[in-house]
Amino acid sequence: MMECSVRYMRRCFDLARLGKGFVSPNPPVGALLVYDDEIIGEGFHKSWGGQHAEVEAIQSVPEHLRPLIPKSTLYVSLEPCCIHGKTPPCINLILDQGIKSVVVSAIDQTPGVRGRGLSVLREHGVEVHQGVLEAEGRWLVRFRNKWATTGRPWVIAKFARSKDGFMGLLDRQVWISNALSFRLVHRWRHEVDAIMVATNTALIDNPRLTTRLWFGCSPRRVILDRQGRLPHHLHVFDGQVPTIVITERAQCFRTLPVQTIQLDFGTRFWPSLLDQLGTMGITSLLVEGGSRLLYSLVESNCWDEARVFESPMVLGKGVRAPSFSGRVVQSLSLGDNTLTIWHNFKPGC
Ligand code: AOF
Ligand code: ZN
Repeated sequence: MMECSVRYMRRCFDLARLGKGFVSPNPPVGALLVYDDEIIGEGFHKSWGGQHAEVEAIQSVPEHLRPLIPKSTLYVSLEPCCIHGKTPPCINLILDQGIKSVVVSAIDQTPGVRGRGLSVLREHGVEVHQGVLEAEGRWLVRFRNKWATTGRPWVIAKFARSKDGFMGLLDRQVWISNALSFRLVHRWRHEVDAIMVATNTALIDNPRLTTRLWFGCSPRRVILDRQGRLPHHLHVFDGQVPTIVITERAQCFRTLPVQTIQLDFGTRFWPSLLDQLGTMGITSLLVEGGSRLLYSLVESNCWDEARVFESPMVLGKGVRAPSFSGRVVQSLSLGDNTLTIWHNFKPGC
């Protein structure tokens, strides 16, 4: 039984992942209906405001199999919701359909849910089993659960480092990672709500920060320009994507199609910034550079995850990559690059 649960939950995760990048600020969720060890329905949350995974899974059951629904087990990667948001509570549908067995991976930390979805189901006689592949299930909804509990986005520090530990040169752009890594970064751009760079990166690299090498949407751009130094012809000010400028001199950006946030650049910089971005509905932030920004992020201990590419290139000099401690979540090869994903399980802000 346990072995089957794991297999079915893995399928829920695979389904859930198909929604990444389209559902924020909701989490990606996948669901299955299983009768007598056969999947009779499956679905996932496809877009924000759209139907939840459980609804999709139940609706997908073909007409001739519908009488089996009350005798089936519902597998869901996240606790079914019990609140009226954009859609009615999923627990009502589960009870209306007469489903008597539900298997869940992670808890939904949204206020008003947080285990109540499961307890209401239990009160109505449903057999609930929670915690299957829980670490993976939690990881899948980490953006939503952090935002729901702290009001702040999940922060991902991303950088590439050379074999000898440098992340770049001081004065010009240098490509450390390879083409596969570059494409993967575009996929990540599609999956996050916002992407951030500081003044020097915007100036030296003149990036667009859009999603071009992957399908899907571009994230909001967050540009740090304390003194309003950036020239207005840069790609990041082209108005193609909603853009937020963090500055002490908002007046410098009056004529541009951007939103400004006036912020104190003192010691509380990162917590205040994350609070502000959270109130704008940003649940995840990918910090792409430059080096000073990444150093200050690591020093503040406000990062949650680090994605580090390592290349065989030897730079010999330049800006040292920051060091940090965390738990390795994943490590994989991308051609001659290695990607390591770290989780900061003791964030300090
Ligand atoms: C589920 N199944 O597939 C998803 C859930 O009404 P909304 O769309 O605004 O949803 C708000 C709540 O639903 C919130 O608790 C969120 O975490 C959860 N998302 N829940 O049962 C799903 N995507
Ligand atoms: Zn729901």
